[in-house]
Amino acid sequence: MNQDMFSLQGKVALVTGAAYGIGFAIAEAYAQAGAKIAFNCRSKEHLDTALANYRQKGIEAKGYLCDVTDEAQVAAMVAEIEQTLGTIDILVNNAGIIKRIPMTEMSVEEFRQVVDIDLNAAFIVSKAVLPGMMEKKRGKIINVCSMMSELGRETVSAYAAAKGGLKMLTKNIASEYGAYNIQCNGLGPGYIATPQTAPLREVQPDGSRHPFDSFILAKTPANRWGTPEDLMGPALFLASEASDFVNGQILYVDGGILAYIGKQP
Ligand code: NAP
Ligand code: GCO
Repeated sequence: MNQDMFSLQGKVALVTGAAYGIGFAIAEAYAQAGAKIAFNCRSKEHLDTALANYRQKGIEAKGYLCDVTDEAQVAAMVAEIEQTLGTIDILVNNAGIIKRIPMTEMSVEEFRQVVDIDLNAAFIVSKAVLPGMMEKKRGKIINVCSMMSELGRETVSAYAAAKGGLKMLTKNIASEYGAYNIQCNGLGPGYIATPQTAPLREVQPDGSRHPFDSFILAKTPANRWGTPEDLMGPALFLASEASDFVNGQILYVDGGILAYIGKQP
């Protein structure tokens, strides 16, 4: 067995939306394994804070202001990364948003915005980095899916549609480009404590847990929310040689939610 199969030494990784949250933890894991890190976000404030936070961890990340839904911005970012760091070996399509609105009250524009960022952008960024991977005959694309790639719930119609589509885009990239020694897999986090889920964990005025918080604890065998750090090992596995024969799979990191009927109230 190759002892260095989890090493990313000499690799270039682009993690989209990695200013904080899950993306930041994935980028940190990759840097610890030896990769050179590039990331992007839309907000200058988030970018500057993130660069300082990476530096505090000894990571000299390259940060870009780039909206992943904008093909021209993505093309310029990828070209700049390839000129300064080299061909992108690892792409994590992590950038994403959610809008929690009952479907009958959601506007078409709101639905389209979620699908644009959570699904269409993965197509845009993957299309931009695939040529370099094809030339090198090697590459890793990891799409950050969700419980909502498998399950629905009230108010998240756009998000579930996008994440379900992202699961199938993952399988299709795996099918179409596997012959180039490119592996495309999904990472399916469960319920993770990040700014995205903060509204679901807000302490109630009477000091009690948010009802959804209690619901998730009852649905999770581990009886806890996940943390971005819980994703570091699985994300490293999918980015490393250790997963060279894993292709088109969704690796769920959910504490067992998908396997469990839930604790009796
Ligand atoms: P988050 O804390 O809200 O962070 C989202 C990141 O994406 C931010 O850096 C944000 O920065 C960036 N972003 C959003 N839209 C963008 C765009 N159009 N272009 C470029 N960057 C953009 O989210 P998270 O909880 O870390 O989630 C990260 C990914 O994991 C998402 O795809 C999410 O759907 C997925 N996920 C999350 C959970 C969970 O429980 N937290 C579970 C399963 C899957 P700017 O706002 O500055 O652009
Ligand atoms: C929600 C949550 C979920 C998580 C995640 C679960 O409102 O249900 O935001 O969608 O973000 O995607 O895996």
